[in-house]
Amino acid sequence: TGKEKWPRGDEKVWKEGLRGVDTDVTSITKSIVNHVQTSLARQAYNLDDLGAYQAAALSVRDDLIVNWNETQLHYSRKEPKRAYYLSLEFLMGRTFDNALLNLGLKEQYRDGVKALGFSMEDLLEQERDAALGNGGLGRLAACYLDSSASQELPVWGYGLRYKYGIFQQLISPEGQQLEAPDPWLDNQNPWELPRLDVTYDVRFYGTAERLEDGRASWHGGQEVLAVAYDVMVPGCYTKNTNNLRLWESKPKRGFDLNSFNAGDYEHAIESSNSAAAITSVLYPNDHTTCKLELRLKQQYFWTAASLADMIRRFKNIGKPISEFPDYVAIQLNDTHPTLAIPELMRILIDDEELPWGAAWQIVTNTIFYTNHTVLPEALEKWPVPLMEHLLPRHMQIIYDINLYVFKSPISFFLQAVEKKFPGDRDRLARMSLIEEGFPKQVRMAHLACIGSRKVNGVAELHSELVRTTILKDFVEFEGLSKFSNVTNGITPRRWLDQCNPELAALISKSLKVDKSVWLKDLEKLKDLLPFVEDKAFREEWAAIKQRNKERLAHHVQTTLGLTVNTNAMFDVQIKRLHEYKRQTLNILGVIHRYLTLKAMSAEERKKVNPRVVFFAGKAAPAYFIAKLTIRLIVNAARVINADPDTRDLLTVYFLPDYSVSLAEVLIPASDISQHISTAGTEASGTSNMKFCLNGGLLVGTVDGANIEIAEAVGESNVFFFGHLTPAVEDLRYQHIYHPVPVEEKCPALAKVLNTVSEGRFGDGGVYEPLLNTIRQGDHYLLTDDFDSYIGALAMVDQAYLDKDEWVKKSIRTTANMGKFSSDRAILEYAESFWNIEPAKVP
Ligand code: GL9
Repeated sequence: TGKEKWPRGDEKVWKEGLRGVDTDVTSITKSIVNHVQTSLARQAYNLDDLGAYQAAALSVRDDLIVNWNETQLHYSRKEPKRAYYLSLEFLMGRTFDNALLNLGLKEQYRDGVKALGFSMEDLLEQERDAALGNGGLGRLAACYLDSSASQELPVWGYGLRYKYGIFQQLISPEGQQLEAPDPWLDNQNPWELPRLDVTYDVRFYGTAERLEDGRASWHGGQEVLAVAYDVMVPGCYTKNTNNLRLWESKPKRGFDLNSFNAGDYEHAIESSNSAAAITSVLYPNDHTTCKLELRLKQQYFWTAASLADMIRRFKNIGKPISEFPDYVAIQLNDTHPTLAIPELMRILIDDEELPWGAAWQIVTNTIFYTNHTVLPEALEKWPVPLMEHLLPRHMQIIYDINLYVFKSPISFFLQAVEKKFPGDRDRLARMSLIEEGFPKQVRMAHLACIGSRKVNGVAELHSELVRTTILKDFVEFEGLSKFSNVTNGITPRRWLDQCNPELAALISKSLKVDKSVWLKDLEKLKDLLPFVEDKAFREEWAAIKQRNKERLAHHVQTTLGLTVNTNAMFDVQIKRLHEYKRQTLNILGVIHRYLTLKAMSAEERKKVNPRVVFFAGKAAPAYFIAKLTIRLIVNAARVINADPDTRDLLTVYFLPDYSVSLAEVLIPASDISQHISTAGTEASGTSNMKFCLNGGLLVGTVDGANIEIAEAVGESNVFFFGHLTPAVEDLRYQHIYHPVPVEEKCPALAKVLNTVSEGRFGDGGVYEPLLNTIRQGDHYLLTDDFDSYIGALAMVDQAYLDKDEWVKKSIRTTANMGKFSSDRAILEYAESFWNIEPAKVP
């Protein structure tokens, strides 16, 4: 402003000392060599790839820090309204390549590294994934951070700094999944800034005593320290570099000195161990709630530290607390951070001394909730006794919300429900925040719903299911306008430019626009449509797909020692192992194909299209049926791949230890990918978008975002099959009350099941529990969808025969994927929910 006085010393000297972002190759090599010598204390003669990666990463980190500092300073000066994305998972993957591309420095670094005697490809492989998430929900959070920074929005993420990310998956010789820890921080992490001075105390247990005016005093119990680690999130071709703040737990006092002096070493370190345990490991569950105390501790530790940090930042701008919602929006990524609602109430009432109604007004204008699944087993519920023990004050507040207060001016939640629907006791019981039972449980989705300004699902169909099933009563009570949809998106930076550089280059060349333009305005891909009729373009398009298939084959060769037939169609299903995602349907379809091929004459086989089927994905360690599916895939693959009659036409691979980095190799190589959940079960899916953006076609059910993808790219470019959502309930009912044997309902499937039972792929008895889930109950409707699934795969074979037409479909698909950029999604959140605007760093 010119009014500010330079803090200290000579301003000129300071300014000269500032590191500019020097982007020429000489400055880059100088910086790398400097880091080798000083930061790593190593020298040229013994430097390996890991050391070279670390030095290069530290050099890039310097640039990120400069941008990050400027961004944070800019936000502090401008005081824009900010949004905070609270997510227990951020599945970031690797950072080095992404940072180089977003900074526009990839070529310079490639040259610099080469001049120092290293290859960029080798260095990129040195980085470990930051795998602080289970799957789609965590990866979505990472895409949203990338888009927020790229669209220059003042958004921070808040999460936990797990010492161990998602487990490493090993496959035993019998085909069993084994889990090993993921010590991802062992080699140091250049992408985070420890903020040892940014700390908060977080309390657990103790007692909550009610005082006058509805306030309470919460004291005693255990106090734990939250320490901030900041992860820099660079935007694409902008200085804006946002922040992801991850909390680490530490004991508040090193250890209990009294016990230590008394020689009771065990007891002395016990409390320090229990504090450190809070952020030690990511829970590997998906779609099942976990009732462990430590998980609840994680949730509270993270929401409490994050809220304290937001309040402190808000107070720095000197506005009255009533203006909090004008400066802060908080997005809850699923119900995991729902404790933010009672925690913010606690702060406003007990610390800020606001009356209840004013506090509730602030909370419900600040908080927004996204639901990510309607599967009943995934809806979080916490036992009341556990809540009372661990968070006594929050339990009081939850009871108060339930019984006394809803909306301002003060009316009463359950009383308000009673007033609107007189005498409807069932409705009260259904809607209450507390589920009766032994023990009673707190329904987190209900709390998240009534404590939020907006509630949204993640694809059109899913949002409709939220409105008509799990939150139906709330829609009837509060009105439709609070419940909306934001269809998920993916970042085209990582999921096209980074993972498929050749395709990105072809697009830029053909559209005659720099990638900095279309990567941030993905609807521009539409301009590819005229190239569908351009033969030379189609040939280039197909050649790139072929080279991506060879890159994947090379990866499989070097990591597993297996040779992949790159002349085959590549058919890919990669996602968490879960019954609802129906990997079982896929492997049974593969076995059906195998049996069909075996029954053919040599002549007939000559007409068949060769196919390579890839699977990858982790099963929750306690999910027995999902693990059996892996076992069946691995053992079926062993038999099928070894059969000389068929192995030129069909091979199957289970690639262990699925990760973001592995997805980056698999996705650009796929001809088709499978998204085959039982209709109504997959909220959105996001890998479906990644495959299509890279010109792969979909085989899928009419579910989640598949539907909107088909609308965008044209139904003729998608292979749909299976029953529709409205039929599912009836079909399930029939399986239970009017069961028909598989032999009658679907003979083709029965034959496959019997082949497995008879031991064609190793001891058949092992698979009985898996096969019985289909024979009895068949909750995921494999018997109902099998024939139409096989039919869809036959259509795929048919379509693939006409290679030229196939390439046209592929181009049309990519060209129409603009809607699925996470930039579009994050701008919808920014404009219609958060009411925040871009704040570009000059
Ligand atoms: C999920 C849904 O199942 C997906 O369909 C959806 O695309 C993502 C992101 O919105 O969220 N919900 C959920 O709990 N998971 C999802 O993937 N699970 C995991 O992340 C493991």
